[in-house]
Amino acid sequence: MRKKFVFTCLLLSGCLLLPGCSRLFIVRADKLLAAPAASALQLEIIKGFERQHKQPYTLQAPIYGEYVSSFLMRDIDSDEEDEAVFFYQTDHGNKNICCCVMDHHQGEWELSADIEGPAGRVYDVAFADMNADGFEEIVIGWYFGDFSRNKLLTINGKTSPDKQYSVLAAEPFCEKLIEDIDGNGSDDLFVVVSDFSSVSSRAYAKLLVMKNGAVKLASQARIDSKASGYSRLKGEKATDSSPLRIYIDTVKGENQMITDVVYWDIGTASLVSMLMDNETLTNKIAPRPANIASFDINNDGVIEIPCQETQPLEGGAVYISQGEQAAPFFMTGWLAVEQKNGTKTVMRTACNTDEGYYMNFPPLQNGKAAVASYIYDRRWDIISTQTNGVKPETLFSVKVFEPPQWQKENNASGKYRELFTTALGVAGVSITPAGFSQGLTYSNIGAYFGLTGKGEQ
Ligand SMILES: [Ca+2]
Ligand SMILES: [Ca+2]
Ligand SMILES: [Ca+2]
Ligand SMILES: [Ca+2]
Repeated sequence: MRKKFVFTCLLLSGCLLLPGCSRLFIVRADKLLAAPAASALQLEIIKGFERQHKQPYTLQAPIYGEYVSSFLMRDIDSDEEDEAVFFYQTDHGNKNICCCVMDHHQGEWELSADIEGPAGRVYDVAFADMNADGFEEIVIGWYFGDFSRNKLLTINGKTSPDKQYSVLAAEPFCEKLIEDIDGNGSDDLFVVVSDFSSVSSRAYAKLLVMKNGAVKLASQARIDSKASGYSRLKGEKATDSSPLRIYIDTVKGENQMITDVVYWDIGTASLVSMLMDNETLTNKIAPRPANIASFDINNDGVIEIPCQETQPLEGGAVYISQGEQAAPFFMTGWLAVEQKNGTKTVMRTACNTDEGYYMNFPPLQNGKAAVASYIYDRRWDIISTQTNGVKPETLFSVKVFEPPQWQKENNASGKYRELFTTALGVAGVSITPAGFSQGLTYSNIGAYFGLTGKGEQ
């Protein structure tokens, strides 16, 4: 049995590293067989498991989240000793995947929980003490085919007098977050769920809490329903006295994104979806390109929401090929939400989603210099706006080079000075006399630039 276990582990690790890639797996199968075996600890645990479980089985592992290995060790009962948690599928019968918890007791690993899941694969696993009794509930996400859409989570806990784990609740979800949302000291489960299939699709944020041994829906709030997908949820507590706000970045259609913000209102004991327009049931803030997620752009501990400004600045343009203006250039405003459900713009940026960087507006032209983006040349020209009859002129240019091209073209006498490096190349900057006259220098200009997720990958 031990040999079979080792092979199963290796088989699994190969499958997980290369999902849907059977050809590569076959090539590597001989090497996998010869690769190092599971750890001595894992073999001890599996020995304990096989003493009580006599049927042939295959180990399974979550595909997403903090725990993606076949085995995870965690102290779920607060006795300062780790338990082992793993997933397996019996090779006959209904073949539903089970979650097994093994406890170390007097030198032996013993089965302390064996929880059968629904007929699906394991998406993720997380732990939350939802009733603050020192025993963590196990929150398991299951998927059935397309895991970018709705999945099913089960909350498994020990509440019965015999202290056996049972399924306390099952709930569809698209994204989830475990935090003490209502501020009562115990973990809660915040989920986003969307009806992708229906024409009159609806999407909700829901708060699940545990009371008297049962999991209950404490509140739900409508969020923008025209979603095609979600980014990972982000929670933020602006001050000790403010509620925890959850930011839900929602992809709409192919290439647009909006952000919903939901918080727990203590006064009404309900979730509030603060940016929903209750008449149109859509988000009040204008959408922006899909790859600009909400984040704390000015480093003050508060997440900002990007939005595309409604009016492009005069002179701002996007050129995909030489001489052909494809679109106006829109700036991005960064909105911070305020206590009274309002928002204020704390910063304006130009985002280069192709190259993975953004530019905060330098203090020139009252922050109104326009951007001409030459995508074919990987170059931005920052242009002064026309004031008092003065003709617009280029203040500075930013251009991204492949590293070898940078080496070749940009020595000490080159036009561009190095500004920053991204995964996609080296960005150089060239300041014109008009730019210098507005106070820009090669030593201060770098402070106006930052990398977005794409550049950091
Ligand atoms: Ca323990
Ligand atoms: Ca608990
Ligand atoms: Ca709570
Ligand atoms: Ca901020």
